[in-house]
Amino acid sequence: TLAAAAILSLSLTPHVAAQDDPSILLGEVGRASNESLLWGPYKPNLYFGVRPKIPKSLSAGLMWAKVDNFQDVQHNFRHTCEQNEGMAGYGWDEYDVRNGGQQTVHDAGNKIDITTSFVKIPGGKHGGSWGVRVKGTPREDAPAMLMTTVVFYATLEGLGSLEVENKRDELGYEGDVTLKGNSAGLGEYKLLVTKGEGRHPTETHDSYKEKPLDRTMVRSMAAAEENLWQIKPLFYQELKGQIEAYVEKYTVEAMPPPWQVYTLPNDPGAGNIQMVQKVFEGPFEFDIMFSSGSATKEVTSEDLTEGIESASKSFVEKFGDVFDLKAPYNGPKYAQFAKSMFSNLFGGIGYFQGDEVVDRSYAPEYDEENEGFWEEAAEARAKKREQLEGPFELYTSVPSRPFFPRGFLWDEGFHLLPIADWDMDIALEIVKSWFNLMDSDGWIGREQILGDEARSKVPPEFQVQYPHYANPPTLFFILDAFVERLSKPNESAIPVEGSPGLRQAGLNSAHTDNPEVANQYLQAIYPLLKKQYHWFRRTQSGDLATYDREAFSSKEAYRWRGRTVQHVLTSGLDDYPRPQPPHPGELHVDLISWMGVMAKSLKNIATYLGETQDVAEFTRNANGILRNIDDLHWSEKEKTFCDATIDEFEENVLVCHKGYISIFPFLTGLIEPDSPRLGAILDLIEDPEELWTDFGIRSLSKSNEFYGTDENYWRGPIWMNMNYLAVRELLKIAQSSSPHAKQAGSIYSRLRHNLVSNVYKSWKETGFAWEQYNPEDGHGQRTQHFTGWTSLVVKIMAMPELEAGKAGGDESHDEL
Ligand code: 6A9
Repeated sequence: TLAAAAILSLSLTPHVAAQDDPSILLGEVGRASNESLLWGPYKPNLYFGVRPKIPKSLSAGLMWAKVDNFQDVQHNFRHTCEQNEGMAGYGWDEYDVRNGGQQTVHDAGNKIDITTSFVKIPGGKHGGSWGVRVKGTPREDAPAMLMTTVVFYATLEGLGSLEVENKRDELGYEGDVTLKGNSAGLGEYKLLVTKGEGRHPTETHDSYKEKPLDRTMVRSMAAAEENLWQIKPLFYQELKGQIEAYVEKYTVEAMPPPWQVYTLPNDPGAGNIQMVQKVFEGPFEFDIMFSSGSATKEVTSEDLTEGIESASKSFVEKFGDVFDLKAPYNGPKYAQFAKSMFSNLFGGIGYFQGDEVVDRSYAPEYDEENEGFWEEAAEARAKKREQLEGPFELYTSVPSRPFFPRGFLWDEGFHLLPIADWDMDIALEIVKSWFNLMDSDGWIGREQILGDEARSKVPPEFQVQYPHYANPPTLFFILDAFVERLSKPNESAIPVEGSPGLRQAGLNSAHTDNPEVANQYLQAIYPLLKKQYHWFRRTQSGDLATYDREAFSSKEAYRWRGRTVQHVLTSGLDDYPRPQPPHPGELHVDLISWMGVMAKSLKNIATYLGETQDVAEFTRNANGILRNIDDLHWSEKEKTFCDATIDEFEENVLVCHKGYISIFPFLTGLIEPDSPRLGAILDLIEDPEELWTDFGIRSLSKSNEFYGTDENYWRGPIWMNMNYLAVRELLKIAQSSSPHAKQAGSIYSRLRHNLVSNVYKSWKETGFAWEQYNPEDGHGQRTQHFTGWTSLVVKIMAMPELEAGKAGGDESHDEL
């Protein structure tokens, strides 16, 4: 148990990158008008990390560990969210991006629950001030003498200063510690770290004379800007130096206790890193307050207390208004679950900036014109002609804080559905941020891995983005919801008492309540939407040459580029079975459906904006798509929609794999209530030998030959995003005069119930939301803490209960 041995094996190599330092001007205009969004826990990759939506600026975060022995520290120093750290759940119990909220990290490994209550305090000209109360509560199984060290740090990128205001004291600070500085976009500021409450380890060793642990230690450092995000290795590096000194000075027997060894001595000064370290025995609490110099007064702990209370009060009230949970989910049993699911989605919003890796070679192989194209394309990719582009910035939520802490295009449209219900302005801000990433051709990269910190979570072979790869255009969902809200303005004005001084909470939104603001937004984004649509039409078009052209009045036909034998990652349904072998004459039924979604949305937006010529164009295209979904993709034999391809006799054939893809036109809202296809689709959904399970609709039919095979990612498991679309469509049909209304209603009620009760059960048991759910027993699987589209369960809970549900509902998972 030598401290030195423990420490030497810590990872010490900061990952250094070749990143130049150009200044970023993107989005300056929008930035100024969005004061209450400037600050936030916008580093969702960290258990707690705050930064403003400014490219190079101040950041702050927390690290902690149990320090009652030498070994545990290596694995238990918490900073970035990780899977398999033995967490018994963590995340935001309540959170509103405008005001703040509360997060609890149930750190079973360190035997402590850490609560971070973060609130924004408006005032001044620089996005206001904020505070966070950090509270540690030993868990039930904690030893009586639980020793915890907590490090709060602040780092500064770009121009400005950051220093310790307190007069230097060799031994550390008995009271509060204040950091002060200034930076572009923030002006002057102060960061106060209070002494707080809690016991400290008592003196048991000589070394306490040089470093009494009842003080707060400040360590100031300077590091290269590109390494600032690697605060943990930098901290370890400092520790290592100290340990070597201890090892030289003391024998093994006389070594100071671990809580002493793992505390850095006080060494305050200027620097672009300030670490503030405390050691507690048992429970503790302290505050960190950021005060903008432009505000009339500095934030105090009393302000923080008040802010925490009022943020909680307004969250609870607003939650009730926005997500009016319907029976049987309107009781207290589900309230905490629903709030946590939504808050984790909302609290997962981050601000990312940096360069990204793109292959802009436009190699001819990427046109995929020949048979065997996937092999040629693989060879072209292997030539590694990628380069760094940017820097770019992106304001977005993330699918999963530990595993996928970055933006994913098609995930984001789903994430924004509940967010748009809560705060349309934020949803539109995020949509705008994504469209700002579009290149001059109309392409938006599928996965946004901006900067070294984001890249550190992705193996190199997955980092490259290709400008001929698409991903479903789900952001159109939000524009659709927006334009629909604009057509019913009265329903959106619910005034809610909120935190004083902040923009009124509730469903009010600058964009939906003010036609001028709405118009401005739509006028600005409309050309970008059209450009993206035309990019899809140009680059993802299908080849109808071998089809009997006479039969098709429309040329609407599409094919995802970038497929391999086993994967169509661009479709989002990675390993779902597709025609084999791949063929340049293939046509994909999910892609033509997405094109239908875009054409319909654009038609609605163009109508709102009075762009009559465009309305005609989009109407024509949308109609052509609807016709060809039927003409090119419906199998009379299989009674389902199918991909199409060219077989070895050069004949057109349909390739049918029943599952999400085969009902895609339905899921995307393109099947009308009176469609002759509807009966077969509903029968397929409802059949337990095909798609139906007690936990939701499975991705691939149980009777399919590929069900549950190989990677088994989208070959059976239940995904919430697709299930949400199904529930939404079923309700639409149930409430229509469709001849299938009754059947749809019955399926709707049972599916709604199965989904909610299963995700709830799994959350109760594990403390987490999951990426997907097992179709055999419903358990949550793959990525843990997948708080992205799984959060759609909240919207499902707020959907109406239909009468039929009572009769058909299975109450069996409801026992917990
Ligand atoms: C691989 C490994 C730490 C896969 O939720 C994001 C996406 C979805 O858009 C997609 O539909 N997920 C789904 O099929 C996760 C994709 C992760 C790719 C990154 C790198 C990371 O190792």
